[in-house]
Amino acid sequence: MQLSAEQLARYDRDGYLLVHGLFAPDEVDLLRGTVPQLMARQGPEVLLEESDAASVKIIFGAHFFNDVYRTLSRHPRLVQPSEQIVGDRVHIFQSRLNPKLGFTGGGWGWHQDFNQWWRFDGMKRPHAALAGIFLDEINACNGPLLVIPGSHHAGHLPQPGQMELDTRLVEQLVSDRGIDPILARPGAVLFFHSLLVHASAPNVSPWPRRIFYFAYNAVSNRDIQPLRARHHCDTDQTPIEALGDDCLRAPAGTYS
Ligand SMILES: O=C(O)CCC(=O)C(=O)O
Repeated sequence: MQLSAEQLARYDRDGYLLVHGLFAPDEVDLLRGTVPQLMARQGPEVLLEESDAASVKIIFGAHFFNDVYRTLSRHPRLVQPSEQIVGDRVHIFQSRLNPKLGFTGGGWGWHQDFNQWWRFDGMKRPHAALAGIFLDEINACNGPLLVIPGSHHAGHLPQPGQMELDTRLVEQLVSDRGIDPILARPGAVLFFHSLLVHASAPNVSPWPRRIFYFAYNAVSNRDIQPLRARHHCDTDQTPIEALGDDCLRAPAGTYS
């Protein structure tokens, strides 16, 4: 699937592009039906909520240990737009499920994803695009992603000692550019720049707000020091070969 010139221009202007209905209801059912297997994972890939050690905050690297999410990682509707966005072939630098469960899902302070990769992984250039696949309806009540449109134009705002940006900086960015809440139905995909400033509030509703993220890095963006485990920072920069458009629906074994 190719993004149009108009979609690419909007991405360049805003630092994000929301594509509604990129995955059909039956494909979303498959992805949602597999979430319990991911949630049952135990090990270093799983981080728990600070306020509730019984709730999962994030699960890294499902494409390494789950067949459905491995297939999703190579889906042409994700890989081809990401290649267009970064202007290169891509590899998966990181994947993560943020389940943000009802009542217990915690918030995220304002940050740029690239800052974490710069701090921990020595990534020098923000030549990666993120794709967030919405598994649930995301509304005003269940802690939607909040983004500052166009904030990627501010460049990297280095925070060497922490993830979150200084609130005075956020205030300035918001007074210039505002805040967009990203609301959509299941099956939508949010493509966004690794310098886009974003955050989200805790989920105080009963409804889960599950988003699965892939970070697709340009294969030419090689200047990375793999200090963290592979599920945080994968330096295998073999370009992804996209599968067929029917890959999620195809019988097991159709694609290797
Ligand atoms: O899913 C969210 O609400 C924000 C997640 C986020 O910013 C992150 O995982 O870096």
